[in-house]
Amino acid sequence: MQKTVNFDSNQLLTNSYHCWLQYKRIDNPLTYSSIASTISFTAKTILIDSAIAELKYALESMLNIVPTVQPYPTNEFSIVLGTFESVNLKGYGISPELFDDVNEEGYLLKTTADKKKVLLIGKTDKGTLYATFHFLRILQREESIESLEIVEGPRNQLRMMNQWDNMDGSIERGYSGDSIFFHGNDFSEDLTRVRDYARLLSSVGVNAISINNVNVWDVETNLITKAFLPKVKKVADILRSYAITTYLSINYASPMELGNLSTADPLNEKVEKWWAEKVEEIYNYIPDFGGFVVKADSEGRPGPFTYGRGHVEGANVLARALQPFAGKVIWRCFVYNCLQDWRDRKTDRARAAYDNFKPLDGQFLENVILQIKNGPMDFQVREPISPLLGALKETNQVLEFQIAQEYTGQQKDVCYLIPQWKEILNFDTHSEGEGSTVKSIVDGSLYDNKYSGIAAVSNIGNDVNWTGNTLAQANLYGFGRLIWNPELSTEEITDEWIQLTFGDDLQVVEQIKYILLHSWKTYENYTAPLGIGWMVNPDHHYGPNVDGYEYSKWGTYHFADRDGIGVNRTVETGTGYTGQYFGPNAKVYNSVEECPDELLLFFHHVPYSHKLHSGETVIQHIYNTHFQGVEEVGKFIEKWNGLEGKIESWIFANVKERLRMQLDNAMEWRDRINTYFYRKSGIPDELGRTIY
Ligand code: GCV
Repeated sequence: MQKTVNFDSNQLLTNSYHCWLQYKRIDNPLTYSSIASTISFTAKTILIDSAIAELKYALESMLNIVPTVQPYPTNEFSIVLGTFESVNLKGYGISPELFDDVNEEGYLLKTTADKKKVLLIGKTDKGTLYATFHFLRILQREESIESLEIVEGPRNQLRMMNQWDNMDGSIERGYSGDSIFFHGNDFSEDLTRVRDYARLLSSVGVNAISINNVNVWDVETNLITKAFLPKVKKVADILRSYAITTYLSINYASPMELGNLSTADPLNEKVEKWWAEKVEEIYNYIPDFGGFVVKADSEGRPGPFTYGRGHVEGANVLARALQPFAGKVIWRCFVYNCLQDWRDRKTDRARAAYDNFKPLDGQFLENVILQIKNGPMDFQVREPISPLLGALKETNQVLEFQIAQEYTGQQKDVCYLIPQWKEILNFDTHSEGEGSTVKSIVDGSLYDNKYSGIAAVSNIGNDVNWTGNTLAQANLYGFGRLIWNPELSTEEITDEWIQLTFGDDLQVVEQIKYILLHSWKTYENYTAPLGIGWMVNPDHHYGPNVDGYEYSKWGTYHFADRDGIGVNRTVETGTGYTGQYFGPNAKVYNSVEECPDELLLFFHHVPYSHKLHSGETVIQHIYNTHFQGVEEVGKFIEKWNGLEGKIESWIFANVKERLRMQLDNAMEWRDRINTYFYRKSGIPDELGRTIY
């Protein structure tokens, strides 16, 4: 088991606690020192207070300057913080129209003509805070501030973090220590880390968070009672000061468990009344409470099915209760039969989200948002895009990613997920013809949804560096930056993160970039091949176990026998899943000739001798990629070791140790997979390498 680093004893040993907000001393502080000598503000709000505090702290740390803070801009040099309403735009020669295309979270970051001021003007104070973090990125990367004129706003409306934290302090699928929110079936007494987490999230634009696990157990059911609401309020107050709205995951059976009702039937009047009163009580504590995240009728959690009702009735009763307060119901679509009979070849878990929710399109109330995992299965290293994305045309929806690396190396192995997420966001669903990309669906523009956005399962815990492997911080940073602006390239995001975290030494930047940019493919190479997924140890999901989920009730199979491998999901002879996609995608996936190599075994059962587009046979591809994956990890180790002395020693040792574990894991995968398929198929490796 990985040893958890204790925060208290190690915080002084490493900068990795501060992630990308280290505010390292910069080489040429003089370039910025006049402007940074004064901070003036034209409006005073909680968010602007946070922005000022961040600026002061950062300027002192980067420039060794303690700026004067004053409530009005003078003619002198200064950084001016304000809002569209409060800044004298005309006085600075700024056309108000510049703000036309950004929403309330957008901003203008501008150097004045006389070069004496940098203006950080938010459309509202949320924008001012985001502009401040943007400005600090510019300073930390030592870019010119001579003639800034940047107008920006987030492309996605809801940018949300889902904590899977339990109140006993454990985190479901957590790989970096315990919860920063909870401890011993209560809230943590010291909420310093919650504030620092809020700063990290806000600095990359995250604006909402659900603080407890979607699996809501006994103690957590009580989060919406007076036993805990005062403490939820305390946390919400902290998060609010960084423009982050608090949500809670709820137990669908709450009316019975908390209200002593005999049912939680959503159409029962008493249940309706109970939820209405409960919601009112919550808003008495937290007037801007976001709403509920709900995992219902999924993996054994209660839901409306027990009462013969469906998702629409189930979600709408909550929506009616939340509606007077502008609260939202985020209803997860991760609903499938986890008690399937493995002998039944027709039931296909991949079909489940679409089969459950597509028929309900248009029936949810306006404040219900469906949350859809990026793939039809469960955050595998490679799966196709969920066909539900594009199929729902009259329903608010958010996409769900998993930053926590449940199936991608659990923050021992490095697996940088930005390239995967970019591929998903750029995927063309063809739901309205060519150009119906996932990003245009989840940003609400394609179907003109009232609410939309992207959520992700968080990867942080109370390890000193938050994420176990320090390189996993890049996934948290990248998630925020990418969903703020899905047009940012992977390279841009990666450069930013590396420079903010490690500085701009060319060798450091290049080597770390190499590791990050190759890591997803490498992880895919040494684990489950060609889109098949799931060859992991059941339950904890780390390490290889080819038949771990074969012949099981969870419904995820590879069907490997002596002749071939893969799941036939075609319309004609398989489960029919390919038919859930739109025109060109349905055709390509349904055709064994056209299906892209990387997903071939997700959609088709083929002989080991089947030739891929790459020219390799399936079996040779399996051997080659598994040998290659291990070699790549070897290269990562070389590259990392080359940075010794250039990286803070704690971080150097942390990543070095993780890479060692990754190499062990990769070798285990290589040998198990190659041996399994060699023994099944009897086909030797063309290159005669060692297979056991
Ligand atoms: C929170 C997968 C994970 C579960 C998780 C579930 C979900 O099945 O293994 O730990 O539960 O997804 O997303 O609800």
